[in-house]
Amino acid sequence: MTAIVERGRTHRARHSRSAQSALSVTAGVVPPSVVLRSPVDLEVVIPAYNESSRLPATLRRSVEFLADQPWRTRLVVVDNGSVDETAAVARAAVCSTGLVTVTVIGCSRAGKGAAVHRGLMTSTSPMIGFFDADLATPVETLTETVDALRAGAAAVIASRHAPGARFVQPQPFGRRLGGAAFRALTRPLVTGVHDTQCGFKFFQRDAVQAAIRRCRMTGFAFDVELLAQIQRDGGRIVELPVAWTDQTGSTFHPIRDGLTSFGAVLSLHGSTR
Ligand SMILES: Nc1nc2c(ncn2[C@@H]2O[C@H](COP(=O)(O)OP(=O)(O)OP(=O)(O)O)[C@@H](O)[C@H]2O)c(=O)[nH]1
Ligand SMILES: [Mg+2]
Repeated sequence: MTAIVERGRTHRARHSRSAQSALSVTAGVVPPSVVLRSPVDLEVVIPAYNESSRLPATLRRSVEFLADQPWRTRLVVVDNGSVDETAAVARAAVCSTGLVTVTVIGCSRAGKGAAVHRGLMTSTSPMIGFFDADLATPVETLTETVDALRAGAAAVIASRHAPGARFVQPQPFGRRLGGAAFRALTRPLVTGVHDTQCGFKFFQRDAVQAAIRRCRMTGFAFDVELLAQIQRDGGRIVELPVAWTDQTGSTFHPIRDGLTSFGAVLSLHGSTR
């Protein structure tokens, strides 16, 4: 019985991800009916797809860290298309204690890019951004991030390839190879940035909301389009070298998501400037 249920889950997950692939290059904008959240100092979107295992520890650790910071923060889990207990574990973590709030929203379109897009467009906070549910980038990176945003950067992004970065636990060989090819392909699109794909990026709200309105990608490659649009508006991107730890349980499928991401970035060449 369990096996049948599990197979059913896997099947639905695959179905949902192929829908995501089909949508990855053509997204609409956030519908006008969305509910905007009240402002805090910093809003952190956490895109979550089948993250029932990794999300609880990430939320616990994040709340613990943020409770000691001088800023008011809201963590916004965006769950779209999960077929596991992500929604339930996220709802169980919903809280509002002192300086930290945790909330959960949905998103009608599939894909990580779509989830982040929705989270960013429904924010009214001055500093907004996202990090991945696996917490591969240490949450402590937020301290330097907030300093750099307050010093005027339009975007502050964690980097595994800027000078000074290191891998505590590297990705598997195939992912490293694919990543190197992807970086070569994205270099002409985002000037001076060593790593467009690290799942930790924060922005001035005005800069990112202006840029993301012009973005159409809903899949894993949305970061490239977003950073290119920020640069197009003259925004300064600061890269923070980080100690990055590969985590088990990746939702990224190297062939399916890899090919879709390459295709998406190829479509950007010549279209963003
Ligand atoms: N809401 C939402 N989140 C997604 C979707 N696909 C991936 N994510 C989230 O995006 C984040 C990054 O996914 P990971 O599985 O860590 O993949 P990755 O960081 O690109 O690759 P790794 O280097 O293998 O970790 C995680 O928080 C995922 O849950 C999606 O379709 N919807
Ligand atoms: Mg990850």
